[in-house]
Amino acid sequence: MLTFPKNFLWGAATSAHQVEGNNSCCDWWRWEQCEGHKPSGAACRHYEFYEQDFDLAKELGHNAHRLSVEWARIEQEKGKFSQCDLQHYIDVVIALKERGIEPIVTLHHFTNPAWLSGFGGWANKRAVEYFLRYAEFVVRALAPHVRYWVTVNEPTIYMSHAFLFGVWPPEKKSFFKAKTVENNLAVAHIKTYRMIHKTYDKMKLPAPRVSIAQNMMAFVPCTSSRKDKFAASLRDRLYNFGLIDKLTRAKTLDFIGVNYYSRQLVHLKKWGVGNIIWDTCQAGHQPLPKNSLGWDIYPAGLGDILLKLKKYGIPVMITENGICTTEDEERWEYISEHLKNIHMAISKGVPVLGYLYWSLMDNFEWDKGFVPRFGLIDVDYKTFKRAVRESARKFADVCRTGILK
Ligand code: GCO
Repeated sequence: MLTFPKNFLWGAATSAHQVEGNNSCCDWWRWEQCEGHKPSGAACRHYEFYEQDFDLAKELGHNAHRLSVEWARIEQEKGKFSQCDLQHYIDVVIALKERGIEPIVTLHHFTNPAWLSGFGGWANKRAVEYFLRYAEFVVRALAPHVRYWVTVNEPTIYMSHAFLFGVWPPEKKSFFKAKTVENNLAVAHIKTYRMIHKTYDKMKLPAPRVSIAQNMMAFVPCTSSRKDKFAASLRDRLYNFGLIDKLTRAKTLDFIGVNYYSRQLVHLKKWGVGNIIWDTCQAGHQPLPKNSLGWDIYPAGLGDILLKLKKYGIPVMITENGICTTEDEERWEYISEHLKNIHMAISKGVPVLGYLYWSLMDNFEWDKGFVPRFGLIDVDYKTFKRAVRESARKFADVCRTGILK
């Protein structure tokens, strides 16, 4: 039996574009209409059904919920800010508070207003100022109800998929552009962090806690060869900790948001720059169970990452951790094994604030569409009926008691 800290945050995470529906003014929506791309359409119609969804979260013992505000709704046209759409998000965070659920609000979760792409999007440094202007409009309105902010979700994933691999909009494949985007997102976080604290200070509100949500992966060398061990260590340092180091040096992380899912088994075919960055074991060595997207399930990797984060001396929040599977028993196994590793890290002095499962409900998994099902709650995409899964009920026992049996 494992007991978690008293005020531990327990809940789930979502993002606007993946659950709300009809987010038609954003870059993803335009991209989705192109041949061969999967449309998000009505998604889960969470924009209308958020109160019922939060009733379910409350029933499931959640005391925290992570959501994102959709920039493309707030600023459909450049410089025109919608008070009506802002009011929707005020209503959303109030609905959470009324149910005793702490909102954790993300300001950027992969999507952008369509007009932003018009001048190169995040590859243009003007995106930073436009983002800051949008963020301030939102933060001022939500500040009285929100204590936790995530400025940017997975900056590294966004810049790599959208500007390096070219598999997400705007489908650029440029190392230079990707590095520019990475830097612009880091500057956007730093400026937004400072704006948020200044806003709360001016409004005489208790200081908020602000972070990013950093995707972190366990990089495991496939063999004990020098090249595998070197490449795994380099990727760990650059991919997992590079941005964390930069933002902690800038003193702009009140906690570290960690999105953890999986392991990468590192095996170099040969010494080479591309090999060091990309090569993974293709021979099926050290096989592990996988999720329905083929990602290795490796709970120990989360424990290892949490222990490495201890040196920063700031709290950590698991802002995403989840499994897409058609077997709900696997979902509970995944959750409980990762919770055991989190508890191990806590027992070794890592200050973990909370755990947010990805995701509250099945939703739009970006370029993979609606096939991968991550939800604690099943969604029927024809009737939009919700059905609570058994894993959600088992997780609810932990949320209510703080004890993992
Ligand atoms: C991410 C995003 C989520 C994904 C989830 C499953 O981390 O990529 O935050 O939007 O849906 O991680 O891939």
